[in-house]
Amino acid sequence: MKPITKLTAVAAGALIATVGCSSAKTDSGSSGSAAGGNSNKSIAFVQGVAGDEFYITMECGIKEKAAELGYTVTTQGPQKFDPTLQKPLVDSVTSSKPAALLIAPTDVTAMQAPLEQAAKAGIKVVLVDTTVNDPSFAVSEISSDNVGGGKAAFEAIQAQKPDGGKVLVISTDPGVSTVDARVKGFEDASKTDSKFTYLGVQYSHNDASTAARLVSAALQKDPDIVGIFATNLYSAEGSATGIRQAGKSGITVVGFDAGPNQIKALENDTVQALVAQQPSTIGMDGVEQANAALTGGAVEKKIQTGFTIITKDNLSGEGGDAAYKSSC
Ligand code: T6T
Repeated sequence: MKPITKLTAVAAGALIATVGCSSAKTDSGSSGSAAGGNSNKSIAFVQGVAGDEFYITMECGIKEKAAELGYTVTTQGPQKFDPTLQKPLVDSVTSSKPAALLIAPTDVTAMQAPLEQAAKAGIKVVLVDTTVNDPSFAVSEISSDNVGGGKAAFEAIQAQKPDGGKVLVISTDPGVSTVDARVKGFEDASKTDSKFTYLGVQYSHNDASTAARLVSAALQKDPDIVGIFATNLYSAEGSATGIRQAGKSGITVVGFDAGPNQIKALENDTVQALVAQQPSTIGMDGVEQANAALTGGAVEKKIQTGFTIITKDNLSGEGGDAAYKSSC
């Protein structure tokens, strides 16, 4: 099925149920009512990782839409972006039987069976952000145009380094659908311009200090790297630090995501462009799809959301508006 695209702005170039080590909190919808007379109005949101501004901003969207439609929301996230920590959270959600589960699965393979189990238990599963190998059990999948975002990241480097050179990608882990798609979009685009040499991808395990170490080491080996694409928030944070630690300047760094630290890095010129997603919209769409599935409404199997390229030039306008929140 062709994804429905909700691209609003693309301007390239230019937790109280605690399981394991995670936290959860419950928020009540304040008004409205879930249509269709379904008495179970609880939605569980399981983040990819706790404390990540991308998922915090998504949670804000989820809470806002849930309040409008009369649902309560329980949010939980593992302390690391790690399926061995996320699976027990999902198992516990499945036994608590919410009406719907909105989840960003941390691995395409490892989260398949636990999520199928949740769906088999009658919970409406909506995949928000990431997906799994076979998402057929899910009522809907909502994510950014990640391949397009990777391509846009390359184009941003290309615009700043028209003479070309070596480019490197810092990602999180293989098997995370979103970042894998970003890497692909970037790699494919870089190979269309023979002035650029694609040095491949290195994995930081979603840890900023590991990303910093990888970048420092890469710059020792290839001091003539002209551009780095960091595929998510922590990769971007670490890449900027790694460049600083290596005492280098003049490298174009493009990061996915737009948390407060990334915005600061843009202001300080350690990062030149950010690909900001629309996590709040993804969350709101997720609740709408869960509600449609629960009330017999029309469900969209796949929804694709857009992104905004933020640079210093648009930070005071649409760029700034696309920045993520640290709290709702
Ligand atoms: O980039 C987002 C998200 O889209 C990705 O799946 C994992 O990393 C983030 O949460 C940012 O840290």
